[in-house]
This record gives sequence, structure tokens and C-alpha cells, in this order.
Amino acid sequence: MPASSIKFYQTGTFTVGNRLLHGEGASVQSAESRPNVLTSGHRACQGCGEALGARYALDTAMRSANGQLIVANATGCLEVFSTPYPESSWRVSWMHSLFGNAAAVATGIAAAMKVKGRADVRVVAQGGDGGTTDIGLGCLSGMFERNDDVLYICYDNEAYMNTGVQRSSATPAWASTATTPITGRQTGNPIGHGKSVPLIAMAHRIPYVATASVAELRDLEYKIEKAMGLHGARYVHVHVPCPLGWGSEPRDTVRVARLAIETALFPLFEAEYGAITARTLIRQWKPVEDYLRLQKRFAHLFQPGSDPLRISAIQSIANKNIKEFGLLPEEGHA
Ligand SMILES: Cc1ncc(C[n+]2csc(CCOP(=O)(O)OP(=O)(O)O)c2C)c(N)n1
Ligand code: SF4
Repeated sequence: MPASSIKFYQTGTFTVGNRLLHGEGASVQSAESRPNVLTSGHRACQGCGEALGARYALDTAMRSANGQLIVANATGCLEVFSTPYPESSWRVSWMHSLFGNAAAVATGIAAAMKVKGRADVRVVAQGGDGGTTDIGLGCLSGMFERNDDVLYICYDNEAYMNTGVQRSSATPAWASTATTPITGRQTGNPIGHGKSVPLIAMAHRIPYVATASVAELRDLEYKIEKAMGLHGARYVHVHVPCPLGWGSEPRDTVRVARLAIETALFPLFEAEYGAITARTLIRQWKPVEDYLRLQKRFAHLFQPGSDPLRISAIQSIANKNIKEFGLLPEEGHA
């Protein structure tokens, strides 16, 4: 299995960014012609990973579709902070679906475009982890199974943020949320290590599945562009820290996202027709404590008297990911 190389976002000074690069090497975001699909004025919290991820993902999708893009958006933070009636931050044909049916609505749009002979119009559906891994999973599985011509993007902030940080099936072990509080003998989310929709998507043998992160924005652009170059059902799962729900500093969003990759808690990989085709090697391996310590949702794990086995259990999940996805050079097949 090949290891994909990191696509560096920045060349030259921070201000100039990679505007110094030409053609294929330059990012969508660095181009003066970037579409600004999610434009300024929205009401996301400072440091919102979801806003950052959506901006990069949809600007890339819009460019790939030559401006002919329709987006169905599940209920959630992204929908709420971008469209307080009568305002909107979207500069794209954008439709708010229900909480659980973005994939089905997008399927309908794709079918309508087919009937109208509009092969030029491309369709994206997007939602949070709650809308994707929980309530929307049935519609999404149907979209995968029928191989509908839709790219579905999940912005995974590991809980239901819009309604006040309730646990979702993507919430990691021991995380404190409104529904898995730290009270008495209760120690945060007691269940599992989160449901992997990328692996579920792969089991449907769809043309393309990828994981991405706001810590690797150029890589995110690359994966969205690749997905948009294909037809049929495609799925990209983006890891997006939420300062409000995770209790991290807004300035640390990219740092936290990068630590999720470097600890192996969020592996970056691509898969085609059910088989993994590439993964990103960890550049600087870090213990999971480095990631956990930056987030108040895990603060109880570091309190005096906390059972150290809890952190060991999280480390075991990371170690398993390293083995399963070959994330370290000595573990992999590079
Ligand atoms: C059927 C239904 N149940 C509950 C809700 C309330 N609701 C709206 S958004 C939301 C949580 C969204 O969480 P997620 O999909 O993870 O997105 P995030 O806000 O974290 O980006 C909930 C529970 C609803 N709109 N519809
Ligand atoms: S609650 Fe989290 S996901 Fe929602 S706008 Fe704030 S930072 Fe973004």
C-alpha cells in the first residue's frame, strides 16, 4: 500500500502562502479566483474547525464543478451558524435538509439533474457526525448501496454541538459531554471508541472513501478534488475540532487536529472500491496524552486519583490504528 506524501500548504512567508506556486501545486484557497463558497459574516465560534473544513472543502468542490454545484446540508452547527434567517453565508445553491436525510435529499437532487440532462451539475451533501453516524446513517447507507452520484462530506467534531454537546456515536472513549458528564462514579463517555463511518462506507465498496483533517488543508483539498473527479457515491470524513465542545483554545484548533493525526487517533487514508489505497504516515509520533491534555473534555483523566488505565485504553486504540493502517514507517509497507 503506498504512503501518500503530505501536500504542504505553505511555501514562502505566511502572508504570501503558496501563491508563489503555480498550477497544480497551488492550493485552491490561495488562488485569487477562489469561489469563497462559505463567505465571511457567519456566526461560528472562534477557531471553529467545522467552518474551516467546510470552507476548504466546498471551495474545492465548487472549482471542480466549474461553479455548477448544489449542496444539501443536514441540520447542525454548520447549517445554523451560516444561515440565520434572513441571512446566508453561502455563495452556492444550498439547501437545508432535515437532521437525518441530507443523503436522501442529495440523491433526489442528483436524480432530478439526470432527468433534466444536466450532467454538468454536481451534488454534495454534508453534515456533522450526529447527522451522519447516527440519525442519517440509514439514508447514507442507501445512497452508498445505490451508488448515487453524490459526494457526502461529514464534518466530525465528535458530538452534537449545535444542541449543546451531547454524545454521538463518534464521541471518543472517556470524553465528557452533556450526556456523559463527570459526576460521582460516572467518568465521561463509557462506551467504545466511536463508530467508523469511513470503514462502514468502505464495506459498501463505493468508488471513493477518504479521511481528512483541518490540520492538513492541502491534503483535504486534494481528496475533495479527487472525489469530485469521480462519479457514483463518494465519502470524505473530515476531523474538525470544536473549541466549545472540546474545551480547547480557539487558537489551538489546527494544533489539536494535528495531534489527533500524530497520536494515531485519527488515521488519514484513502480507499477505492472497499480497499485502502493510500495512508499518510505519522511524521512525529506522539503519545495520546499530548492530544488529550489540550482539551477540557478529558481533564478528569488527569485529576489526582484518576485510573491511569483509562489513558492506557486510549493509547491502545492509537496503537491498534498504527498497526491496522501502517501509520509508522516501521509498521507500514512504505
Ligand atoms: C429529528 C431531529 N432530532 C433532533 C434535532 C435537533 N438537532 C438539531 S442539530 C442537532 C445536533 C447536530 O449534531 P451534529 O450532526 O453532530 O452536528 P454539529 O452541530 O456537531 O456540527 C440536533 C440534535 C432535529 N433537528 N431533528
Ligand atoms: S459549537 Fe463547535 S462546531 Fe459549533 S460553531 Fe462553535 S466551534 Fe463550531
